[in-house]
Amino acid sequence: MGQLVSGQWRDEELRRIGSKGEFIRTESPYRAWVAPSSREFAVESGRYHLFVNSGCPWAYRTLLYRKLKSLEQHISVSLTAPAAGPEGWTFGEARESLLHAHHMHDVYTNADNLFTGRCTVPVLWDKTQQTIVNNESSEIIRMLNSAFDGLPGVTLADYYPEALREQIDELNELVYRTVNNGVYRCGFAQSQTAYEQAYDTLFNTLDLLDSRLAEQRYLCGDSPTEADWRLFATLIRFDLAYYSQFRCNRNMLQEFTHLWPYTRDLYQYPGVAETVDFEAIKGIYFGSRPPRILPKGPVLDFYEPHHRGA
Ligand SMILES: N[C@@H](CCC(=O)N[C@@H](CS)C(=O)NCC(=O)O)C(=O)O
Repeated sequence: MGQLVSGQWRDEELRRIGSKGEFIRTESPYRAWVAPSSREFAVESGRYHLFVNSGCPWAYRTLLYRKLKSLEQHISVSLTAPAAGPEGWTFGEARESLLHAHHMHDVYTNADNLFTGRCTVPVLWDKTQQTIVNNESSEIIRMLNSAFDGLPGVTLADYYPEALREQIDELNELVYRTVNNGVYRCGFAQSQTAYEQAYDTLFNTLDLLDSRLAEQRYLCGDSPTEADWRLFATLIRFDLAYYSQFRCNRNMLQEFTHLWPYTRDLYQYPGVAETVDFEAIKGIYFGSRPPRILPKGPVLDFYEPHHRGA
């Protein structure tokens, strides 16, 4: 995908490959926080907006949290088309309704007309200051987890409880490196060695998590936490996309004894199924490049009983 250079779209791939052929992810540039104590980005209903592609696992995290926390009435959303075009993520000819943006790069130039860099989703947008607050999904979900809790109708569930933070941070580090980003390291590797290393570390972690989930319902005990939701965003895409498109094919998620019912358990958690758009998942991974043919299978039943507790 291309990028912006001094506010102009260039249809040239940015170099993201290391000397050993390994994929290197670019840092997100916008890192401010909405917080009750913030003067710059205060908590207000209707002030913030998300620009998201629901097929993307990173952007999906924010859609999932918006639902889990019942923030739909306070934070609005624009969805890009699942597949990228020659100018990156697009809202189509009809444009999205907040900024009348045609492409995601228009959102970035609305914030900074000389922006240089990748135009990634998700973006958390401030309607008051007409700028991007943050474009790093791990930070946006932390904000959604608690910053808006004082607004009416918000679900007060805490997916990053104080007592479990150390454990969650540790799991997040492992899961990000070897699973969330690990599937991309398999799919985007430019050498056999880099691919095989990514593949081995990915499946080593999945085996480890499978054993851990034999003992407990969720990664940190009896209730889902941020660590589970971040893992879920990758697992729900695994058999549909990563297994074939990214060559993560030692085995399918469906073949894991515990990870597969665990994924169904999370899918069946109140509200979650509504956030998963299987066509968008296929669209982003198979529709962005010619011949743009979406696979019909595999057939997966996420509603099959999981037998993992109430
Ligand atoms: N660190 C970012 C990564 C987001 C990301 O890579 N999003 C992809 C979509 S799955 C994207 O927009 N890619 C476009 C590009 O890299 O130019 C986050 O977690 O928010």
